[in-house]
Amino acid sequence: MWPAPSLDKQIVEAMGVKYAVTLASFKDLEPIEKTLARISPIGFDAVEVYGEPDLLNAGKLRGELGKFQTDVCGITGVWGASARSGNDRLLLTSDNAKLKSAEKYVRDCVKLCAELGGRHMNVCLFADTELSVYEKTHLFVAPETKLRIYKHALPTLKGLATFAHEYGVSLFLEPLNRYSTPFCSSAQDALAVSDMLGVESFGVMLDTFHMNIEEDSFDRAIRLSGKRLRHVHLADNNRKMPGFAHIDFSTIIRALDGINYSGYMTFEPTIASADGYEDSLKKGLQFIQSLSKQSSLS
Ligand SMILES: [Mn+2]
Repeated sequence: MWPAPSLDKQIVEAMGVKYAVTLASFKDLEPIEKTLARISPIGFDAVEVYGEPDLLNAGKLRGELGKFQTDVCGITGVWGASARSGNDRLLLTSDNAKLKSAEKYVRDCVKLCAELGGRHMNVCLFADTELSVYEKTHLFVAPETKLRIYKHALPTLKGLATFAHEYGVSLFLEPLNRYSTPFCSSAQDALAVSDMLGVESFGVMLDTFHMNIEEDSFDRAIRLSGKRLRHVHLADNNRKMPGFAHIDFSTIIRALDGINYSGYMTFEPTIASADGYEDSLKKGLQFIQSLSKQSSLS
C-alpha cells in the first residue's frame, strides 16, 4: 500500500494551476526515455503516464522519470478503441466477466499511479453492445436512459473510488463525445454521475477537444462544474496543441479563472510525427501560459 501524500504536498498542489502533457501523445513515436529527454527543457510541471499497466515497468519508468526530474501528475486511462486490448474496458456492461476485467484495469492503473507518485486517473464510460440503446443516426442516448444506466454503475464506481482513495488517488470522470461513447459525453452527464456518487475521491474533468463537439458553451460547462471540476485536458478542435486551430481558449481560461480553478491542465495533443514536435509543444504551452497570466490563474 502506498501512503497518502503528505499535507505539505497537498498544500503545494492547491496553489495555482500547473501544466502537464500526456505521454500517450508520443507512445507510438519513440521510447518514453527519449520523449522525457526531449520534453524536459520545454517547461511542463509534470507528465500524465498512459494507462497500460501491462506494457509499463514501473521500476524502470521511475528511474527514467528521476533521470529527467519529471513528476507524474496522474494516469491517462486508455478507454475505447485506443485501448491496447481492443474496446473491452467497459464499465457499463451486463457481462460480469467484462465488468470484472474493467474493474481490474482501473485498480491496476491506480496502483501504477500511486507507485509513480501520481494523484489521479480519468475514467470514461463505455458500454457493450448489449447496452447499445442509442439512437443510431445521431448517436444520441435519451437523458432518462442515461440516468437508468448510471444508477446500475454506481456500486462499481463507488467501489473503485474507495479503492483509489486508499492509494491517495482520485478518479475523475471524463466526458468524451458521441463518436467514442454517447453514454457520458457532456459536463452535465459527468456531474450527474458524480453527484449521485457523492464521494470526494470521484470528481469530474473536462477535455476541450470533446467539449468543442458536445457542449453548448465552454463557459457554461466550466461554470456549471465549478468546484467539482478537478482536472482539465487541453487540445484544439483538431487535437493539435492549443492555438493551432480555432477553439477560443481565452474564453476557457477566463471561465477557469472564474471558478478559481487550481488543478492541473494537461495538454493532450495528437503528435503526427517525431520530427521536431518540440516547437508546437512550446508554442502551445506559451500560448496558454500567456492567457493564464492575464487572469489570476498563474
Ligand atoms: Mn482527454
